[in-house]
Amino acid sequence: MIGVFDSGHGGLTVLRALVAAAPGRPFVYLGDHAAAPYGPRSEEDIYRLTVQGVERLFAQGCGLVVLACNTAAAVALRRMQRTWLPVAHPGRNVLGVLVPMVEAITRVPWMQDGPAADWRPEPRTVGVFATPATVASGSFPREIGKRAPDVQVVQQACPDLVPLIERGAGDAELAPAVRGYVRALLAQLDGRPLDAAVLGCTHYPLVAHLFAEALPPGVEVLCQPSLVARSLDNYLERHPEYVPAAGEAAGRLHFFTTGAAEPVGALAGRFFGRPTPF
Ligand code: DGN
Repeated sequence: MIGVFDSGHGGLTVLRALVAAAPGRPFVYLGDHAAAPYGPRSEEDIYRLTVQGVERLFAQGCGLVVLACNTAAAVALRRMQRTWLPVAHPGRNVLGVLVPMVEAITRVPWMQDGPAADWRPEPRTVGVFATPATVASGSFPREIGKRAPDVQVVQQACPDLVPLIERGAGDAELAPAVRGYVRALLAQLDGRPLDAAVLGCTHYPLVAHLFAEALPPGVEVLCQPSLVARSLDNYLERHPEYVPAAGEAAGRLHFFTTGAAEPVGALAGRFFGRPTPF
């Protein structure tokens, strides 16, 4: 089985795309709703909680876990891969959601449709919208800079968006907040055009249309769920040892939360696209 971990509901937007891309693949989802949101927490706290969550998924029999939370991935993933995994769980692995975004920005072949001649050129200037903890970690500029040093990255923390989305706020309430953030980011650019907007929080796919409306025409809006699905497929091709065995309850999805099942389940359907039993 493949584990999917998030601080709360956001990772369900990613799981939804993973299931759509490979309907027969078994997944276990764990949301740390009791400790959510991670966005305003300290680095040490986020690291400790993420390790705890991944431990639980490994204990359920997952050999591979996707951190479907930018905050957890940005703050904890590299440290886990360097210091904790090789010692505590050699032979298992944890992937994040930032690298798939970098793969999309750098136009790797498995992120593209159609012939190479039709691929969009690599963006020159990218705006990253994310939680305060993700922005403070500097992980997006760092990861993009490693593979695409010429791409200019500007970041905008959006502290209000996760609570607004979770409150179930509709477009009428969300649109001014989204527009305000987008304008603030554009203002930092002193008139230079933004080529792409990275939605660097797994909650934001629910408001991707508002970002698209608020941005000037032609700006590419990069949303993680489908990118993570493509990147995972590519990873599994290169690492068949993590492909779930045929006998492993094909198509089965399990949902767990560290919080109270009833309220979590009630909100989960908005993120997963259909009723979700926690
Ligand atoms: N969905 C989480 C992310 O991608 O960063 C943010 C939710 C939160 O814990 N604030």
